[in-house]
Amino acid sequence: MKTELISQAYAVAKERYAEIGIDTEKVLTQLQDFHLSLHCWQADDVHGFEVQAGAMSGGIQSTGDFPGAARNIDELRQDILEAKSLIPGSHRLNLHEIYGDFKGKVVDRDEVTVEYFQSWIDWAKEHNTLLDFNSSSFSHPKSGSLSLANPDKGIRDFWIEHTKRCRDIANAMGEAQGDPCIMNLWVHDGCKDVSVNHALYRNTLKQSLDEIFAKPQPMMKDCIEGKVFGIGLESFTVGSHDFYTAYAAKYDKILTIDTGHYHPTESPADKVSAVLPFVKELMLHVSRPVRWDSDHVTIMDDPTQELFSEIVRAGALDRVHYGLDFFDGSINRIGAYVIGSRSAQKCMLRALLEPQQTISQYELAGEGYKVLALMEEQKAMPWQAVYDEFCLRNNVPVGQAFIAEIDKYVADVTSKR
Ligand code: RNT
Ligand code: ZN
Repeated sequence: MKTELISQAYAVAKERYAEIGIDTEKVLTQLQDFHLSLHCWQADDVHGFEVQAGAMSGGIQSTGDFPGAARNIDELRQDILEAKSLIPGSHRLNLHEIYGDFKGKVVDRDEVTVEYFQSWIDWAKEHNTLLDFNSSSFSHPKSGSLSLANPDKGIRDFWIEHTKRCRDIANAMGEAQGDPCIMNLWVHDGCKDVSVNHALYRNTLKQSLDEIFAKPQPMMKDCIEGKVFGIGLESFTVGSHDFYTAYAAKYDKILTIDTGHYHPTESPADKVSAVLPFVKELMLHVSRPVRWDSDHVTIMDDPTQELFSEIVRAGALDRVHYGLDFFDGSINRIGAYVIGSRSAQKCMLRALLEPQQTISQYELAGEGYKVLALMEEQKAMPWQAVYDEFCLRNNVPVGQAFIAEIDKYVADVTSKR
């Protein structure tokens, strides 16, 4: 599309929004300050670089076998840079422990050190990217159905050691980048069938967490993520939402809200105002569940829009970290990154463009139909012109023009893998 047309459309949008009291220039600045944490695991279907890597386990699954997945650290880095070049703004990179630079060495999870992430730290610095981190309890011979909640001390200690080491690594990343590294802790622990030891498992998980979090780590932040159930662990989840919400509130941890981790009619957006009075910060894992925690690519669906709108309405922009967590192996993976990231940004943009004050005043005055009317009007306001302008100012393709760029990347790079 012609630059001129985009600018003209933006000028009209700017006027339209000014009429309802929204300053689009201010919103563009806010959007520039909205940083996603790009999850490295969309590039290779959560495989990672362990020399000894086995099959995927831990209740999660990536389906599809689209050609061109990153096979090693260089390819993954190249793919991330390609994706970033098509997403406006500056974004963080979220690494899992299994993505270390192991250089052909078998490094077990309880042996990992920052040495295996030094090249990531250097790479991130070179590319002006801040890093986040995750411990990895899945896809390992000792994963089983219980890791940190395992009554077997040997296995439990193995995962405690792993997670402690991950916190050391995250802290070192935070120090190196001069900005706290956010480390997410999710373990799949649960039961496939009926069990009578729920209290034992939960008390064990609590003790393991206490031990893991005992060491002060000033340059990293801990977040903890619950879920409803994992595949093969349908009957009971040790780290349920109640468990982690209570833990985060009591011990001042960041709570992770993964949008795929709730019952299908439960609203992740509704958690925001419910937990923010009790926890300082939230981490998001923005994803898209289709019938289950299927981790489809994020789109501008109602649950995602509502989630971002609730954050803005709660005045909590600076209390939320915005991680992505989808992994679809059935489509072009760079395309997945770009669509998911841009859709998350568009939802945030629409949230920022909402004339919240006016709507709130109508609501408080009991003018119900005006609330509904304004909410409906927002859906057709020219927010797309504002997003196009954002892309233009950030020097990335506007609208569907990114498709041609990805086609080119496929021809030049991924089709040769
Ligand atoms: C699993 C959790 C977890 C993982 C990643 C790979 O259900 O959502 O966050 O998806 O850590
Ligand atoms: Zn998640």
